[in-house]
Amino acid sequence: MRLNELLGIEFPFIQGGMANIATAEFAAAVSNAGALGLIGAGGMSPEVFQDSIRRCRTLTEKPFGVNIMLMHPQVEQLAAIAAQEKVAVVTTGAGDPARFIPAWKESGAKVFPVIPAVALAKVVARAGADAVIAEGTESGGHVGELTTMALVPQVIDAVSVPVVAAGGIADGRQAAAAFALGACGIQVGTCLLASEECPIHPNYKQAVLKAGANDTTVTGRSTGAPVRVLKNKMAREYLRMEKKDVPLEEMEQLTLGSLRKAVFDGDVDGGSFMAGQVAGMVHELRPLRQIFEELMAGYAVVRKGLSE
Ligand code: TUI
Repeated sequence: MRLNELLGIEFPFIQGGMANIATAEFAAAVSNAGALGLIGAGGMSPEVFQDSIRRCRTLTEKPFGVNIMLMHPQVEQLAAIAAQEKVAVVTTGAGDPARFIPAWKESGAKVFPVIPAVALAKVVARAGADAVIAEGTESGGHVGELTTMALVPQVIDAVSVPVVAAGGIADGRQAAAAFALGACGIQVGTCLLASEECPIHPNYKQAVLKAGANDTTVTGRSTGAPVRVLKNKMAREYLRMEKKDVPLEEMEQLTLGSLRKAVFDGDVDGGSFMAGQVAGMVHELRPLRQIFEELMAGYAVVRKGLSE
């Protein structure tokens, strides 16, 4: 079954959880545009998270979900709020959500963990996940090792739940490839950064729009939290410090708040501009609705071409 049928939405697309970016307003805008919007709990206090869920309900009548970033220091509280508020869909990132799955399911939520590896897909499927989002290393933010092309079919072979493909998908050709691999739907993040509705600083949008194919890099490989960002002064400084084995605390000082500096201040030198490898093919600022329609239309063109 396609993801849109599974969730009762128009398009088979889910928005990425994007900490500090995916506000109630943005999630509602994505849902109103026909995909599944998510409130990203990363960077939110439990109070702000709860308010955001309630506000989102006033902004859309369509289904929406939340993303719980599992490295969040108050993850237990965030997880409890998601259950209390009876959100329709919970996605997770940056960890193993197995211990939270029973409570979420009891609340009626559909649970879609984002996983970067086959082993974790098996763990969460066994723990009761309704689907998994297999996210390749092309994506922005916290990444695993495998590419979407290698990961998605191996996850599909390993679990019996539906699989959503994520990482490296920004146009109809890539959407067609994801469906060809057997995915039931697609999660997009980077291409939504360049939407009119996305609430990031204009400098962040410009940085994505002008990025080329080789303009992302992965920081934090040596510290165990690899994060794909646009290359800038901050990223270069971080990579230099990693090579020199600078103490972790000093490196954390550097990254502390750097995503917020990118999102809210548009700090071109000091911000962490998380973005996927497809930033190099996102050249136009579009309304969300147009992004989703063009993904579907592009997919239809590719399908027709393949069947000729
Ligand atoms: O989570 C994401 N993407 C993210 S989270 C994020 S916020 C952040 N900021 C700085 C450092 C770290 C996070 C920005 N982007 N995608 C899903 C994802 N999950 N990617 C990788 C993982 C992952 C990694 C290791 C999931 C589980 C895991 O295993 C650890 C375990 O506990 O088994």
